[in-house]
Amino acid sequence: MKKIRKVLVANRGEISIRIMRTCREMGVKTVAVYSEVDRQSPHVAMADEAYCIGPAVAAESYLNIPKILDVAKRAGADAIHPGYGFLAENARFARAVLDAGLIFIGPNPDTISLMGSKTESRKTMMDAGVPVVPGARDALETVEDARAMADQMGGYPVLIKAAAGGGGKGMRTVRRPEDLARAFDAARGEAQKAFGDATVYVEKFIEAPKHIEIQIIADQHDNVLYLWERDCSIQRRHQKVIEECPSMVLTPEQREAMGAVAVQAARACGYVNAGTVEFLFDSEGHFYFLEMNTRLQVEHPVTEVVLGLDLVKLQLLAAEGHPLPLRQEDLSPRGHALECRINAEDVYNNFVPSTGQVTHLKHPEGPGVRVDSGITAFSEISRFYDPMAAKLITWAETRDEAIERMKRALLEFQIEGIKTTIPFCLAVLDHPEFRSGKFTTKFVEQYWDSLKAAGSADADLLEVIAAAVAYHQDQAGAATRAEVNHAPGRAEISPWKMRALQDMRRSK
Ligand code: MV4
Repeated sequence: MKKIRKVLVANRGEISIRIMRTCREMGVKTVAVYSEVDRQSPHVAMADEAYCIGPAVAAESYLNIPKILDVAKRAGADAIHPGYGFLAENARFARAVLDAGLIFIGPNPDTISLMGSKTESRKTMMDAGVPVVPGARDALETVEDARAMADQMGGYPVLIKAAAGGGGKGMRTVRRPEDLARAFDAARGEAQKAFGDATVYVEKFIEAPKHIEIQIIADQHDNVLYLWERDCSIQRRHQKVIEECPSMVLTPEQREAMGAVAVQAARACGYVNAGTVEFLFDSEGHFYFLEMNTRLQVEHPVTEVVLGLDLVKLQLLAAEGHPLPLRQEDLSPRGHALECRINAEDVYNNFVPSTGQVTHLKHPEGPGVRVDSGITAFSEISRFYDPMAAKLITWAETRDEAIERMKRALLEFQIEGIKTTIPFCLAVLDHPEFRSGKFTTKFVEQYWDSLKAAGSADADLLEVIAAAVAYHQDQAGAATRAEVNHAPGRAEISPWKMRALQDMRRSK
């Protein structure tokens, strides 16, 4: 057992701050690293010490392994937390951290490497009796192999996937045998370009699945727990936007079955620390292993809130070699949690990144609200990094209350100078299919165009009402202004009217 006294957080933004918060509570010192454009960033101010590791471009700073290890040595850190993204799932990095005599707060390098290959992880899971999507065990060399495999699987539709895959790149749906050859070539080409590896394999295509993932935590003493599920089906182009715990569609029996399979999957790859097992969940309630994420995930807070746990604390304890301080039967989930990702994106302009300076910022507060933010007033949102500025998490006893609380908190969120995904989230939260809980990964594709149009019409009406309210200095002015501020279609509101509404609020 080796006590961790000082952690270097090899990341930036909200996750870096999230990790340092727990370190401080545990009496562990923190070291931040930052790029030249992040000198003023809040994660730097949060740390006990901070070191510049290079230029803005991530390849030369947040992905610079020798530089990060050099800082760890200079600062006397005894452990490194990689957060998510950047080096979090880089097996060479994890190996280099161990070789430098430091603790890597995550699974071992062999596990990271194994789960990084979709074909290798599939094989491991098949051998362990974990249900995977029906399909090939091995990579396919030729289109004839692919055709034989598709026939053997009982026909079309099938999906060709990149072995090195992830993020939906190098994926091609094939609905008719005559389209196979073209799709096979296209998938290989895209996989080569994206991953430098053209290897592909084939699976049965699951129509309109849900994306349900199970959080697991494992210590170094063979204890593995499943920490319930997250429903992450609300995604746009493979980027999650709203996540929740628990999922509306799982029966207690299904949850237990998926949890047991997730534990089985973790054991099959010698897992230690926090991880996530992703499943496709079909319309008949069958679930299939998709991949395992060997990191702490963006959406981990919904699990923390419902289970009353601190996952970063559990990660540190496990990394120190402690047995997990709880058993499966000790878990006491309560209520419902939602997370909305507040991205600096223009949802009315195809979600293009909205860069620039934040000119006004006030986070929502109050009962059942948690904000994990990586920005402050006057932060510069740069084009160099992920557009996620903050995460808004709400909790309540029931899902409906958690949704109403989320709407309240989104309207309370004051952020000016950049455009955000707040209007998008508000529109989704009121959609009947979202309310039903039965939405699938097709949701955004299916409904966003109509939501967007309806939102714009609402915003026109709100604008007229708000202007009238402002004119009469009505008590309701501030609240109406908040609605206008984030109404789907906010982009249509003229700046001078926004200004008038703001002035009105401030003069009260
Ligand atoms: C699938 C699938 C349907 N059938 N595999 C997308 C990202 C990659 N990691 C796996 N993905 C999918 N694999 C089979 N056999 C549908 C998807 C998929 C998806 C999965 C999870 C969340 C969102 C998604 C959106 C589109 C497609």
